[in-house]
Amino acid sequence: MKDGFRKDFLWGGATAANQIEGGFEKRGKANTDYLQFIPSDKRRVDQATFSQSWESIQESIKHESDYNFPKRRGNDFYNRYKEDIALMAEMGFKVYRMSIAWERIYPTGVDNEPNEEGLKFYDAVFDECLKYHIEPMVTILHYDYPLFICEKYNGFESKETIDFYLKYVSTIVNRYQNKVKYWLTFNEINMTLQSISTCSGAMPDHSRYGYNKEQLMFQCIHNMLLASAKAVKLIHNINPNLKVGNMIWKQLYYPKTMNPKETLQQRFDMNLNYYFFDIMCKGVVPYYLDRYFSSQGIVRDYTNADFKDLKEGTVDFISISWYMSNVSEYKGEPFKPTGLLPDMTRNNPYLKATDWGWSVDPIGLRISLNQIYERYHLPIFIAELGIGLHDKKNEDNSIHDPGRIEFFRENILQIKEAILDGVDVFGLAAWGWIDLVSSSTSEMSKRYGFVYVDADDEGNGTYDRYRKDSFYWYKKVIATNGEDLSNS
Ligand code: BGP
Repeated sequence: MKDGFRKDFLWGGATAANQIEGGFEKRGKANTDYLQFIPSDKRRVDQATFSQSWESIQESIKHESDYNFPKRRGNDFYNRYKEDIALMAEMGFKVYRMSIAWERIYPTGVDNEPNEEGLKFYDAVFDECLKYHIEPMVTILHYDYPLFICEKYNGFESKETIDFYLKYVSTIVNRYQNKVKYWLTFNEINMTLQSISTCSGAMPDHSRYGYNKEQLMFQCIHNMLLASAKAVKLIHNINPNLKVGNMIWKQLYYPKTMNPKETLQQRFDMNLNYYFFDIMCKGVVPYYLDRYFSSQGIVRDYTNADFKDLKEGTVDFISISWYMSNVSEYKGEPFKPTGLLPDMTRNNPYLKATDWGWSVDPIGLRISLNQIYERYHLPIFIAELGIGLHDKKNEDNSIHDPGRIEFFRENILQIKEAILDGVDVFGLAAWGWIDLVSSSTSEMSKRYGFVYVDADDEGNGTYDRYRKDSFYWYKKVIATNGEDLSNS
């Protein structure tokens, strides 16, 4: 029986290029550069504002100078990466999960030659990590697409995008294979179910083949799953020592009541989550969504060669993000997906929620880790776990964030329980280890970090970094390999 965290457990943190880098003028334009910040009094508290259409992008282009585009600024990592990596080292990080901006390597996504200046930037970042013995783990694509790929090919609606993506993969893996051992093909590949544009780069109103939302969604999903399998094969061909993982938004659904019909809906929702795991981990395309696909007129156009690629391109390890659980409510058949993000009309009375309505469910994490391990027997990396809070910096520059410490304490306890249950968890990257621009709402004020960044939603502030109380707490957790989780 395991007795706790393995000795080489990878403690660390995670970020994404489009939420931290800035350095906007040094790279190609991305879809995320056109996501406008919508102030909190102009939207519902639980409302995500990250979905785009081709029309909204055109509108943003027209208002280039009067709209507020926080993802162009990030938290200024591009200029401060040395200071930030030193802070990670001070906390004792063993791993830093980060993403590469495709448009920094290939500004339009289809250029003949990569941008050497962009390649050098990541060389410098990896060298800095390695200097402190921090293992970089790279997400190849985390929501930012070269705008040209969206404009010309409508993201992953087109098969051509698979080839452009693979060219980009080949460039970065050949370049960094001696610096980066762990690679993730797509961030939260199943987030396409929630927002097609964010995750797959396809704009619903810009479809090349006529508009059917469900068809477009699954066409993108199927092209991305295929691209991922081909990328796994490609990376292993370049260097068999490299480890490739998937990254899936792990969702756990509870039936709303004991009515068996709600359990039917819950099974459907869980299967929508497993669909991605099954294809990426086992290389088999499951049968259980076929009935849903035919009820929605969704066609899956895999050829025999594609099935072979899926079979041969399975991942070496699983990675997940964990933010919340959800509640399945029966509303008749054919079933409709419940969705991934919260809907406050379906609150779980047994759980607390954040100011943004995201339920907090550490036991749900333990259940999920067990479910995945039972099903796939692959090592698991928790690629994102975190809580958005309204933190305040005091006059003496202290930031007291007991809520974050409590959140991590409870979740790490449950990760340990899962390990004692027998699950092989080999690392944890705290999401937004430093404050960054929110993915779903483009706010700076939804803070995740152990490190505070002095910047507001409008981009005012010094962008200087300050250690929060949780910084010292996480440092202690790492130093004791998860043994000392006390609040002090
Ligand atoms: C995940 C994304 C991250 C991150 C996180 C928190 O879905 O992979 O990019 O942002 O969610 O979400 P948010 O920033 O919207 O609070």
